[in-house]
Amino acid sequence: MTTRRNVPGIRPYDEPAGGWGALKATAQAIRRQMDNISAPITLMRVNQPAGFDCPGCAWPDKEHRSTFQFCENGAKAVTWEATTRRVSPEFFARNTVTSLLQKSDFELEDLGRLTHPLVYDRASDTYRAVEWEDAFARVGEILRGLSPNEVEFYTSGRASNEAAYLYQLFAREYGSNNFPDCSNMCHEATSVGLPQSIGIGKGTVSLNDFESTELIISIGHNPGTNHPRMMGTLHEASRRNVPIIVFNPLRERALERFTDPQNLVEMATYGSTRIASTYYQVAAGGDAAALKGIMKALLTVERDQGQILDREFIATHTQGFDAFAASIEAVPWDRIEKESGLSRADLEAVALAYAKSNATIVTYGMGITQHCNGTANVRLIADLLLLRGNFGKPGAGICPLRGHSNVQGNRTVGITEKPSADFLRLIEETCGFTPPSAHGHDAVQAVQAMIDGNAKALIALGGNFAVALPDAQRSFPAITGLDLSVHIGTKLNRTHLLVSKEAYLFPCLGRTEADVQAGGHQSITVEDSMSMVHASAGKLTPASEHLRSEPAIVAGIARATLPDSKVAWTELIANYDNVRDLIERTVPGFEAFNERIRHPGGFRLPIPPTERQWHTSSGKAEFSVYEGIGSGTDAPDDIKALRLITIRSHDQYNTTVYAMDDRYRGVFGRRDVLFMNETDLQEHGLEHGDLVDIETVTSGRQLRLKNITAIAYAIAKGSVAAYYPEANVLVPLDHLDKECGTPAYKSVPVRVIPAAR
Ligand SMILES: Nc1nc2c(c(=O)[nH]1)N[C@H]1C(S)=C(S)[C@@H](COP(=O)(O)OP(=O)(O)OC[C@H]3O[C@@H](n4cnc5c(=O)[nH]c(N)nc54)[C@H](O)[C@@H]3O)O[C@H]1N2
Ligand SMILES: Nc1nc2c(c(=O)[nH]1)N[C@H]1C(S)=C(S)[C@@H](COP(=O)(O)OP(=O)(O)OC[C@H]3O[C@@H](n4cnc5c(=O)[nH]c(N)nc54)[C@H](O)[C@@H]3O)O[C@H]1N2
Ligand SMILES: [Mo]
Repeated sequence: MTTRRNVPGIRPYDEPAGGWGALKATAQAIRRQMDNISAPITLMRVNQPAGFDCPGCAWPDKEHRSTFQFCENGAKAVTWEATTRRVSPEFFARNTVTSLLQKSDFELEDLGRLTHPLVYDRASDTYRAVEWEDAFARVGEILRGLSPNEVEFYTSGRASNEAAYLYQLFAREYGSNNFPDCSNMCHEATSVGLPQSIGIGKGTVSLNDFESTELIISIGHNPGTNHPRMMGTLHEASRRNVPIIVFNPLRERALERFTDPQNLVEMATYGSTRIASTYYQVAAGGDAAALKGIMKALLTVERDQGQILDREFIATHTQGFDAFAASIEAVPWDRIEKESGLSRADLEAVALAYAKSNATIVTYGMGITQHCNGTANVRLIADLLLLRGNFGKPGAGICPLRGHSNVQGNRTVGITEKPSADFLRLIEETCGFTPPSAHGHDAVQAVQAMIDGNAKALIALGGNFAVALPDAQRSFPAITGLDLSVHIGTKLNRTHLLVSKEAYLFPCLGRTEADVQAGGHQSITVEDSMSMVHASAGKLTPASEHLRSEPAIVAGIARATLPDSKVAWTELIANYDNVRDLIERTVPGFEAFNERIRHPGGFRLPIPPTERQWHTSSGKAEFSVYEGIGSGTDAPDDIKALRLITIRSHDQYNTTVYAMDDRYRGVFGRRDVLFMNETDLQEHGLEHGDLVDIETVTSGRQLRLKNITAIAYAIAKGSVAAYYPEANVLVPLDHLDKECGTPAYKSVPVRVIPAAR
């Protein structure tokens, strides 16, 4: 490699992931947000039987009763919420909303926890404190004046089952199925694709399966940062010599080498364990081609030698094999190589490893779902597993890595714009009102409705709606044009500052905090990535005496909006057992809900494919036929376009930026960088450290991100990467997977040009 010029804040990080570096980073995160006395006590209560569920990620815990599991990013999530900083009404009186909107989400959230319910005062352009009941009354009055279809009810996946259930109950009694949620930007491809393939939109593996698996194929996820507790599982598998084959355009340190901070010997000897046995730097959006290549190779060996496919499983349990096989065989190898950026020999080697394994798990994340063909990608993964009967046997299955800690639970309890007829019937029978049956809006459709003037209000149960979505150029003005916005949140963010004609900010309890209602101390429940439902009870004294719980805020809005409501809001809020009883009566799988969550570890919701039962229309698992191969996002030939991936740094939780480092990728104190392949830099006449502008290749509008520093990185040629949410301005609102509506955040055709200044 040529000697590179020095670029401020860019230096290679040679350590393994985890290890001492992670311990040091944890100590720093704690020092920034908390004092040294309360922090350890708080952290000890994470994921304990009588403690609270870690808001960091949705990876399960062994029986949820392990001794304190070290996790750097879990500690960041907890201390970020349990911070001692506060943002008070006095602060808001001194700072106009317009001035605050100049700040980044990092600076805004860093101000600390919200303490009082707030209303926007247009005359002074400030938020000021308001009484809860006055605020509810006004919100109710405005909502009563709107048609239900003009209101968008957003949910971010942090909300508990109880809060989310009450929220959908309120919105449905009010008359709307408009439930845009973070899942629409995340694992919607899983929710739409997997039911077609295996009859349920969830993963099929449990933690135990990782103990007996013979092969793990990891595609498009970055567990060292986003699912840190999964590193313990991968570490164990690697030490059992289980091959771990990784497909990722970027070299991610935690997928290469990891030191388990729980492992005393490894820590003491500065040792580490390899994670990936083979690392394939697939091109962004090249997974469909890679998967087709692997399956084409398998079909070829099967034809020549036989005994590769699980013929009995295919005959008994599946449908559509012949059409599927024909569609795979029809793709020529040169197209597979071109689109995937990988060689035929590499893909054949993966096929052989797969053919040798008697139990395979495929894990995947946003690198698979956030593409124009995300749903097709998910189905191709299911196809691969079906070929060798990798469902319903120990050590095998599909493992989507969910996002927010309760995003899966939110969907289970009814946060969906397309509710099933069965669910609506049960709600009607149990609750005594008729919920609407017409489908509502998903996240992108909600913004589109705002742009078109068809939506007049946004209610948000958590999240940072406008910043998480694509295309600020179009979404920001659409939100300020609404009649009403109501945000239930813990910390200030930019969406809160996009004030509509009237705007309210309702501060809520976080998961770490004690929730005391008329019936005493309450616990809530969440569902993890492996469909385990368990209880979580906060213990800390709330950040302010004026905070209310999410269920109580939802009930407050509901009572004020629907004076004749059929729902016993006061009773439900007094004791969340009552909410759980209602969930039990309206959502299948929650029999004896209250009893079963009192057992440490909770219980698992039914996953029919684990019993080889397929709730598809044919009653069998279905192979897919996907004609495409590329990511469907190619720019016209005359433009030297690259594919832009938008990614999370190590110091961030979605739009929440904890600090400015991305240690494992060697970026310190800054986020204004573009990761580029060395050859791409050269071909663009650029050098490591040059300032560039990134411009989306779209017809019509100009979407540009200016003055970004291009840096050389081990990333697949033709793919470039920049940080989310800064790069969201480059994603056009209609650049999405038409099957599931998820924005293609991981392959935006862009051109990179020297900065105009
Ligand atoms: N600390 C922390 N934890 C989190 C989050 C967080 O922001 N911070 N977010 C939570 C949420 S909501 C979610 S959804 C998950 C997200 O967890 P992940 O799914 O890990 O999400 P990302 O970091 O967006 O990207 C994943 C990886 O996909 C790779 N990739 C990009 N494009 C492609 C592609 O075309 N093909 C392949 N094979 N790989 C590709 C990227 O290089 C990156 O390593 O994590 C959850 N947990
Ligand atoms: N370019 C690009 N865009 C993306 C992605 C990407 O990879 N690339 N990923 C997408 C994905 S996977 C997701 S899930 C979305 C995330 O989208 P969101 O879920 O909308 O975003 P978050 O950043 O998680 O929301 C942060 C806010 O949540 C609030 N909050 C935190 N804790 C709580 C709580 O306990 N209760 C309540 N009520 N509020 C709380 C705080 O006010 C905080 O400011 O972004 C999507 N956007
Ligand atoms: Mo997500």
